[in-house]
Amino acid sequence: MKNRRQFLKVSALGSVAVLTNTACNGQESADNQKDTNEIINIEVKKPIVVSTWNHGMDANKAAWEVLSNKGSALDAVEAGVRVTESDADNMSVGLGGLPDRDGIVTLDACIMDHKSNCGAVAFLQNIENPISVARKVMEDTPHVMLAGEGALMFAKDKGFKETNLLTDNAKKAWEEWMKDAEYKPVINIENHDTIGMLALDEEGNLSGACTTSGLAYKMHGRVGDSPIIGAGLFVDNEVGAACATGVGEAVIRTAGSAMVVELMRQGKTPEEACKEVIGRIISKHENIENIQVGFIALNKNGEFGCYGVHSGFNIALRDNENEKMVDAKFELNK
Ligand code: SD4
Repeated sequence: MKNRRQFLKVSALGSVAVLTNTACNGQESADNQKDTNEIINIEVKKPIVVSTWNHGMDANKAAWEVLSNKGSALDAVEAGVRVTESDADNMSVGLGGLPDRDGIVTLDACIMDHKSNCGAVAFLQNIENPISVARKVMEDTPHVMLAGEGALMFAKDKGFKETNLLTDNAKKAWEEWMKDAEYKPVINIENHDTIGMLALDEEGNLSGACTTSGLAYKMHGRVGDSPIIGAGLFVDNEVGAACATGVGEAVIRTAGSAMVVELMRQGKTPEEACKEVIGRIISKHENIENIQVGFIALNKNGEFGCYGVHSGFNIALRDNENEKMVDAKFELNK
């Protein structure tokens, strides 16, 4: 349904903060209480899906299939990022991903729903769709994250088949890299990296997914931000959702995605929230010229925003009116 006008009961967090500050003043408290419960007319744009980089266009198509048939945001994000994971031509996610410096493809992924359920796998090998294993961790175990051999054993137990993820192209690229074996993670050059996806469904629920083969030629055993709830992805159904792409270490250091959601809770727009955390990343890294990070945020009203450290980050958008790429604003022009 197009742009339905919704009457939302908004517990605007700005008002809540004022309420707290003035709790000792009875009259002001009562006034603010009234504000907090005010019914306001907000146009909610749903369903909507946003995802990182150009590969997000194809991934969004699969997600839109689910969303436009009134499916859940959770099913949509899983279906969406599976497309990228299974694309052998994409050298940064799932099958065909560039290996670590020992020539081994290791995958990280996580998923989170509107009830704050979440699941993740890290350092997983030989499984084409880690996002679906992450969902199984969420749904079939009391845990949030499984890693390495244990994650693989769990996946096989759940019926996932082992596959050789190192394609000829990725192997060739690795062999080329091995000639100098210079450890210099490359981000943002070829404009296709981790896929992070956020969706708001017809019911008004948010979910997100994030999946990657991580930094090319990373140290064996290295895990980035992408499978870490709060870093590569965070969803709070009361407020919004955020996901990250880029140098995972910088995202983990700043609790990136959780921070973006918290800033939206405090009243920032999705773009303002992303921009603020990008600013923190810049101020905390002396070698920022070598670090690209991009965030996407989506709030409960279906408003989205994105921001990058450097130019070049873009996101794919699909809603009832649009199917397009959007260039993110950025702080530093490389
Ligand atoms: C990582 N954040 O493993 C991932 C890599 C990435 O865009 O997103 N590249 O650090």
